[in-house]
Amino acid sequence: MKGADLLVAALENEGVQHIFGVPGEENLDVVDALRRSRISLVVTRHEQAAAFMAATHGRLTGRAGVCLSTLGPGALNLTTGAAFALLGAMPMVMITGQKGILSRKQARFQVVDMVSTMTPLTKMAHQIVSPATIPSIVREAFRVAQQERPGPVHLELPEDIAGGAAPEVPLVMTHPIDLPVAHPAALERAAELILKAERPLVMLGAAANRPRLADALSDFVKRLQIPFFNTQMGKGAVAGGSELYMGTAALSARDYVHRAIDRADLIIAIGHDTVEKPPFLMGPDGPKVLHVGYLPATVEEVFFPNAELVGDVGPSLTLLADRLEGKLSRAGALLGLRDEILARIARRATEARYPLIPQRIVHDVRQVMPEDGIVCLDNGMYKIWFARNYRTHVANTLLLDNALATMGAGLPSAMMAAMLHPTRRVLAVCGDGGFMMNSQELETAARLRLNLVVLGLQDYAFGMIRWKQAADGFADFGMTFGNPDFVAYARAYHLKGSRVESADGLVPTLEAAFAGGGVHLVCVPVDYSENMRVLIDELRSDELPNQA
Ligand SMILES: Cc1ncc(C[n+]2csc(CCOP(=O)(O)OP(=O)(O)O)c2C)c(N)n1
Ligand SMILES: [Mg+2]
Repeated sequence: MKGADLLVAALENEGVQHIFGVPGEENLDVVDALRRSRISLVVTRHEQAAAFMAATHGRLTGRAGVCLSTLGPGALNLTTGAAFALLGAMPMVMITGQKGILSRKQARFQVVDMVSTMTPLTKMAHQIVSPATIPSIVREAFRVAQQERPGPVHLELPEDIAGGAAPEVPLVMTHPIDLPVAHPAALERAAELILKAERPLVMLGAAANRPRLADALSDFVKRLQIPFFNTQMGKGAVAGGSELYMGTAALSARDYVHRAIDRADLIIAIGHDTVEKPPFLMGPDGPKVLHVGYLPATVEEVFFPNAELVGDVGPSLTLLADRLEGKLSRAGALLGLRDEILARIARRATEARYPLIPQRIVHDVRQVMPEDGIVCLDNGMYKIWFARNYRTHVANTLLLDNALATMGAGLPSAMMAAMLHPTRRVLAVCGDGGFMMNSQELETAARLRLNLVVLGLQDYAFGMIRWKQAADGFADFGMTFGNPDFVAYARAYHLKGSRVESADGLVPTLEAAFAGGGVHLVCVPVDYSENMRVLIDELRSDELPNQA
C-alpha cells in the first residue's frame, strides 16, 4: 500500500463521492488510487471551478466537498475558491501535490510554498510528511472543515509521500456530534428581552442557511409569529412565502425593508455573519440586537449585539420558543408594514420593456422555477435585484455569494447543485462579465450530462461597477466590452443556446430550455437604467414614506 492508497481510503471513510480538480504529475499516485476506488474524479477545465464546486457541495450538504490540484500553478488557482469557502463558511478539503520532500531532484521547479499561501485562506493548512499520519490528518481535516464555523482546509501531499510505502494504519472512524445548546441563563435573558420588546423583528443571517437547521428555524418562526427579514445569504432559510416575511436586506440602509428595521426596538439576529455586507447599520439610537449563533458574535463598528444566545442554533431556538410561545402579545407589531414593503418591491415586475428590466427578469425566473428549483447567482448587478425581489419557499434555493462576492462562481455552483439534485430545476444566472470568467466549464457540464440552464444577462459591461461609477458621479469610463455570439458559443460546446428576443420571450424560452433537458444557455439583453432610478433616486426621494 502507498501513501496515496491510504489517503484515498481515508477519503472513502469520510463518505467522499466526488473529487473535483485538475491533476498534475505530482498527483499521479493519487489519481491511480482514485481509479481503483469508489470515488469519482471529476476533471474540470480550471482549478478555480473545482474549488467553487467543492465549496458548494459543502454549502448544500454540510459535508466537505473535496478538490484536487497539482503543486504551484494549479494550487494557486485554488486560492480564490479557498477564500470563497472561508468567507462563505463552506466546508471544503483541498488536496494539492508537491515535489518530493525527501530529496530535491528538480530543485525548485514549480515549487511554491502553498502551505504558507493557504494559511490565511483556510482554517488549517498542513503538509503531510509521513504516510503513517494520513488517517488521523484526514479525519482532522474533515472535522475542522465541517465544525462551526465551517470552512476550507488545505492538505499538501508531496509526491514521494504519496508514492512511498505506507504502513498498515487503521482509519479513524467518524462519529455523530451533538453540539451544546445555549446555557439556561442565556435563554432566560434572551426570553426576557423578547418579552419586553414592543416591536420585535427576526433577522436570518448567513448561518441560518446551514442545511440541518431548516426545520427547527421554520418551527421557531411559526411558533413565535414574529415577522422576519433576511440577509442576502440568509435567504431561503424559512419559507419566504410565509405571511411573516418582510423582505431581504440587500442594501445596508434606506431600502423599503429598512422601514421595518428602523422601527424595530429589538432585532433577533439568527446566524448573522459579519462577512456579509451589513444588512443594517447599528448605531447608538437603533434597535437592540440579540445575537443567536453557533459561535459568539464578532463585534464590528456596525454590529455590536446587546445579548447573545450561543449554542447549537436549532435546539436552542426550540428551547427559546418553549419559553415564549403564546406569551408575545406584541409579536406582530411590525407586520402592518409588510404589505406596502412587498408591494413596492414587486412594482414593475411585469413591465413589457425590451431589453428586459431586472424586476421583470426576476419575476419571470420565479414563474418557471418550481418551489424547490435552485437558482445560483454569479456576481453582478442582478444579484441585488434577485436578493430583493426573488421570493424563496424552500431552504437553499437561491444560492448567492455575499461574502467574497467573487465573479465566476455562478456556473460551477449551479453545476454542483445540478449534480446533487438531478431531479430539480437548476438555473445559473450570470452577467456577461462573470459568465466569461468560467464559461469553459460548459464543457464539464456537458460531459457530466447535467440538466442545467444558464441565463446570461447581456449589458456588454461590468454593469455593477458602471452603476457605482455613475452613482458616485464619475464619468462613464472603462466598463464596457464586446461579447461573443452566445448562441453560437453554446453550440460550439455541442450545447443548445437561445436568445430572448422580446419582453414576453423569457418565460417560454426558459420553459423550453428546461423541458429540453441537458445544458442550455439562454441569453437575454438587460436594461439596467432601473438601477439608478430605483436603487438611488427612488430610495433617496420623499417617495419613501416613514423614512428615518
Ligand atoms: C473576480 C472579481 N473581479 C471583479 C469583481 C468586481 N466586480 C463586481 S461586479 C462586477 C461586474 C460584473 O459584471 P457582469 O458579470 O457583466 O454583471 P453585471 O453587473 O453587468 O450584470 C465586477 C467587475 C468581483 N466581484 N470579482
Ligand atoms: Mg454585464
